[in-house]
Amino acid sequence: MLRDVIISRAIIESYFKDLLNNLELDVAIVGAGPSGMVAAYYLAKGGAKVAIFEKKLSIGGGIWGGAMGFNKIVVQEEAKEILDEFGIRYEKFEEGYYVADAIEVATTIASKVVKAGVKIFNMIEVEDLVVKNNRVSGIVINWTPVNMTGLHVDPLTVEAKYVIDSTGHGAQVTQFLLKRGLIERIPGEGPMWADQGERLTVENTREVYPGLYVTGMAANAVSGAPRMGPIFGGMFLSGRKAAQEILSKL
Ligand code: 48H
Ligand code: FE2
Repeated sequence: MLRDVIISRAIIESYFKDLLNNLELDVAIVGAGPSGMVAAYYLAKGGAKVAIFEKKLSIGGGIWGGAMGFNKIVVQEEAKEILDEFGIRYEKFEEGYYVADAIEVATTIASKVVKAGVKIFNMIEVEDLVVKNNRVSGIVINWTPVNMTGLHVDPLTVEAKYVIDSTGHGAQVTQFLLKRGLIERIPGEGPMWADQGERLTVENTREVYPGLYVTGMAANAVSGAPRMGPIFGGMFLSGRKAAQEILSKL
């Protein structure tokens, strides 16, 4: 006979074991979109202890909808090797343009990330940063429903040697530094220009404040570079670049 209470105990013990095990990290990644998940994958493959904190129930960020809900994404020549690394199938549309199924991209990347040893905590919102001696040294987390309902409930803290802001268009994590006057300005992304946007996403992937990296759309928002629409190579290359730079410093 199945005992309901054993089902409860299994979930609670297993979840809190994971949570306790991820309170001290090499890298805390905020946002389970394409750039954050790719960063997590390469960091874990490189031996770093890394977890992702995602405020929504679902991972994948902007992948699922492709463009306008047409669930395909485009990837350019420079990033095709990342699709190969993950084993994601694609069709060549024209020289230099590859098209992949958005659902296959999101599910395959997520599966590889988890199997590489990354714990993804969904439904947890990062609401602030830990900053000590002019260095970001952790994240402040709360249950998403607490913030959605506006309940006055204090958060918990996770310690990390590096934090990555992979929160997409809003650069939510870097905003916390702006609010505190620790950085001067977040100009926000510029209007659509795929070619420049893709190139600059990778260029703008950097440590914006000691201990804090930005990837993907957050990198362009922080540097005022163009958006690029439904082409995702820049997101993947940005995640990989952040991972490589952080691995070289750990
Ligand atoms: C926890 C949070 C918080 C928070 C947000 O938007 P994303 O998909 O991010 P990227 O930069 O990896 O990919 C961008 C891409 O999807 C895209 O939008 C493109 C290419 N646009 C081009 C264009 O022209 O529009 O994912 C960010 C994730 C989401 O899942 C959020 O829910 C999550 O971050 N998030 N998680 N705590 N405070 N804020
Ligand atoms: Fe977008």
